[in-house]
Amino acid sequence: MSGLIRLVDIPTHGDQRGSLSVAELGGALPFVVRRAYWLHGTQPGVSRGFHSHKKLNQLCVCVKGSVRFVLSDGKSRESVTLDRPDRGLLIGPDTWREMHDFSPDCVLLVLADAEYDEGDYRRLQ
Ligand code: T46
Repeated sequence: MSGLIRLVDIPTHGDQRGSLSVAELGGALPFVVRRAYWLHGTQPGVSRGFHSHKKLNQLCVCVKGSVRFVLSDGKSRESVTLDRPDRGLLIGPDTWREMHDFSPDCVLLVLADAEYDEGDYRRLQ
């Protein structure tokens, strides 16, 4: 795993009924969550992202299906596929992110440490 790719195992409780995964402060979550959003229904062949954030920290969990992230700090570029609900990807500031190869059933949950602010984005144009 590279320095760019910070994967966290999300504590999961399983029994005969199924599984329950928990992201809580001091556990899988290194920040207080101020916003949650999720990407779903992404059309075939569509890629998303293509930006970095100035201050935002996020934990991305693919709770259903799969998606491939490409991360870059301007020097190196790394790729990681998220395909399980008990694994999270932490993305901090100044990290370029692209999301590719969404499966048709992909639901990507993102927990963020700040409210939405377009001024925090660095985009190509
Ligand atoms: C990121 C990756 C993983 C809002 O109104 N509120 C929100 O909290 C967000 C995240 C988006 N929006 C609006 C802004 C756009 O009109 O939803 C629309 C789609 O957002 P965007 O094109 O930025 O989505 P993605 O998939 O390119 O990127 C998103 C997040 O924006 C971004 O922070 O890290 O997912």
